[in-house]
Amino acid sequence: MKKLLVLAETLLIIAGAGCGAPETSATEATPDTFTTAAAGLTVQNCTPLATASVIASGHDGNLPDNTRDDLLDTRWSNLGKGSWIDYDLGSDKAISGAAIAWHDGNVRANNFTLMVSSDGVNYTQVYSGTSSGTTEAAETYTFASRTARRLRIYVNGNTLNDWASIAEARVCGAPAASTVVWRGDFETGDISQWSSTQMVSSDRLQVVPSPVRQGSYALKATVRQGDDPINSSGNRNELVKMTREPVGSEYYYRFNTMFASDFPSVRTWQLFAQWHHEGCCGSPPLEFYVYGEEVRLNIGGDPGVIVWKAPLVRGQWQDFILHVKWSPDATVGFVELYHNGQLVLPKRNIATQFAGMLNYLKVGLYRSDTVTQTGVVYHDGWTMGRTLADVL
Ligand SMILES: [Ca+2]
Ligand SMILES: [Ca+2]
Repeated sequence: MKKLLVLAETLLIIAGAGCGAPETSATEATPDTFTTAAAGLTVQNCTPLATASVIASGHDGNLPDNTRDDLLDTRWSNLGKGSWIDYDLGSDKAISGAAIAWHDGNVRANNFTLMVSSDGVNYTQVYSGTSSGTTEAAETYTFASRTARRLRIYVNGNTLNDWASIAEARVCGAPAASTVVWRGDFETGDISQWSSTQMVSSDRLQVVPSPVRQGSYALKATVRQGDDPINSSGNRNELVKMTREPVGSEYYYRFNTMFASDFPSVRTWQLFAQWHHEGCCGSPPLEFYVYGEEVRLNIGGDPGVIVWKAPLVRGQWQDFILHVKWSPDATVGFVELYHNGQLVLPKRNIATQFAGMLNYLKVGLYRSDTVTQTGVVYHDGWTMGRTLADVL
């Protein structure tokens, strides 16, 4: 969460002679202009970390703590190139930047470096630059993520004088690395997120702007009796994603499915998502399908085990989060399923791969060739990640 630097609605910077003149007194002078600052200044591109304490090389009565009071009209100031201010996070943290609101930052550009340290003795320079000189708002300066307890801002004067003056400063935490592995959410407006297709014609797997569950596009999959693009059993039109999850890997998959209001009610199999084994034949190790008026998750091929089932609902998006550890060993592999926000299948150990074969994902509609009625199912939001947070 971004932290706001709270501002007075109108910030009055009060008189002092010689705006821009060299400041030679023991206390830094302030400009003789009235400045109106923007209200509700936001620290951009920075996740501020709490600081335990702050010290500085010196001050003129404007104390270091003034840089963390959320007020832009209070500041730390010290005269002299090489002045520094040093923030202690209390313990090592992953940090990747600093946000600094420079006093008089709109009239002078500050030369500075950023240094980090874990022990307060040995410092490593991680940034060297100059502030824009165009704003009193906080500017964020970023660097490659480092683990450190302290961040020091070392100021080498500014374009008008040798004062170091900072109104507010924050140490920015490194953003958590996203571990989203793949998205198949159709937000490209096409099916390019997927590896390949098995379809008789492009009208059978259409990216559509409505209905959607997520973003601006979803997939409309249609199967008519006789659709057999790969000269195999059953009728199908499916997208393929070569996920090929390694043995022992663990992933979360989020996806949304909606069965059309006239989706066929037949007492035979109609698959809408499956992880197929690399081998040619037989039922896949993990399959979601409709049978009659039920939606089911079957694991282990034929016959396998129906580990979850629920009444078929048409015309409403169904939200799924599947958590899988992929393994041919039933004591190692597991599945866990959330349906419409509820945990409906607590973690259950089961073999999720066939020995010696990896799986790949197929999404669309694949059904018995005995079904005569046209079937339509919508898919959206496919996301594959390493944590539940990734796919939420
Ligand atoms: Ca302040
Ligand atoms: Ca979408």
